[in-house]
Amino acid sequence: MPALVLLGAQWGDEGKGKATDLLGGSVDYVVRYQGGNNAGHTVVVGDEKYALHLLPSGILSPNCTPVIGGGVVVDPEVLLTELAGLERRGIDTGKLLISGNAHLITPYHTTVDKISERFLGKRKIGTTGRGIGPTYADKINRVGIRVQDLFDESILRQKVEAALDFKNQVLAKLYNRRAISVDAVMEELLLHAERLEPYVADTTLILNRAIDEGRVVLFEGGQGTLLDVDHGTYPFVTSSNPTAGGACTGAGVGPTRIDRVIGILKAYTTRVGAGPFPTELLDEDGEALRRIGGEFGVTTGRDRRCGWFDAVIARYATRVNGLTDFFLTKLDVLTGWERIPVCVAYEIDGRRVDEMPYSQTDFHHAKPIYEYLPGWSESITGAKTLEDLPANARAYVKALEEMSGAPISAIGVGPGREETIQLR
Ligand code: 2SA
Ligand code: GDP
Ligand code: MG
Repeated sequence: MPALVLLGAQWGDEGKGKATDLLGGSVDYVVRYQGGNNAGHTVVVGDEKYALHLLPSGILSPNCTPVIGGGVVVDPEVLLTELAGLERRGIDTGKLLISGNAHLITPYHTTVDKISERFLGKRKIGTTGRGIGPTYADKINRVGIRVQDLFDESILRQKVEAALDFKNQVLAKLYNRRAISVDAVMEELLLHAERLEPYVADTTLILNRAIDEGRVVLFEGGQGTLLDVDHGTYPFVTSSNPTAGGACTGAGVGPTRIDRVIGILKAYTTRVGAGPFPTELLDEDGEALRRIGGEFGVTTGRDRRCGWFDAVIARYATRVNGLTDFFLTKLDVLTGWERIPVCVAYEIDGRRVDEMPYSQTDFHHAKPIYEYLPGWSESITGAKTLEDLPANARAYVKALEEMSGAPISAIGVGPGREETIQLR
């Protein structure tokens, strides 16, 4: 299984960090291909808990080379702080590779992110405020600054000038803000250049050669399918492609090289930030899921919105990602409910709709049609095999598998590395 993608099948926070870490021992490279430090991937190893934002979760596995691909946006300050934090905890970070094509998040991107959210008012996206959208906007507008630019001071100055020229006019005229100084941005970027240089490499060459040699390469998505800028609930999305195709563009490998695409699927649903969410619970069940599941943003600390499992979304994720299988996570969180509602289809303006509606207006009007599955009360955290699960929990897994359109190959029954039932 030389090349596999592991991605979020819902709105993120499905437990990708744990899943990546779980596979880390048998993987040679773990590659982030999109997003930036908006991500929050939690890995629990024994008594130690790690929250990774920009670094691939594979950094915790000693034999694995972590890679930041060209599709990622990198805040150098955050990266260096995250590296230093891991080194203080005894993690060897020396093998990290960063693509020279990755774009840099600078303080002005973060400022623009926060200001534009403020101006959007009640229409805001609920971004993480980490400068992600403005950095990708500059990339697409061809006024971005890339990691490789750090190593040529005269080129860097030209790029910073080009990036700031228009922004400073907008900031002054529309927002009545002071212009951002080219010299200050240059100074800040050059400060990081020397420390980043040892990590920078031609990552597409390295990864393609690794696949040629039969090494195992895991592409780790940030966020999730429904937050994809093309396939998600636009405009309430992030500004990159967490879906499987993003692994190809963001890491520089062709689709023919990918052998397996794993969707990480929570046994219920959560979402952070604004936007439609048909199965959202605004009652005590939602509160209970948040409390028992610990559903708080790993990056911003925000409360996550919680709701029941939505099979329409899972089927959509199977379709747009070409999923080969799912890892079902957080099944343990559902212990204790007498019956568990599962959304099997939507009612939209009086009609039953079984597939994700392509019209956003329809999706905003979608009301869940629920089937009720019997719950279980026994703790399942210690379960090691399918047979260790209560019959109703097994039936819940089976029903989700049938509705979602791809086999479930692992089940999470707790946050720890070992708290997983492997089915294949
Ligand atoms: P942005 O900052 O431009 O990417 O925000 C756009 C939308 O994408 C959502 N988004 C996320 N959703 C879930 N988890 C994310 N990572 C953190 C976590 C979130 C946190 O692991 O908990 O700490 O708040 C993540 N990153 C971006 C975001 O909420 C917007 O809806
Ligand atoms: P990611 O962004 O997809 O990596 O997910 P997050 O780390 O943001 O959120 C997932 C949370 O669920 C983390 O706190 C994980 O430690 C935790 N987690 C992952 N898998 C399981 C599981 O099977 N059961 C429980 N109870 N927690 C889990
Ligand atoms: Mg997360």
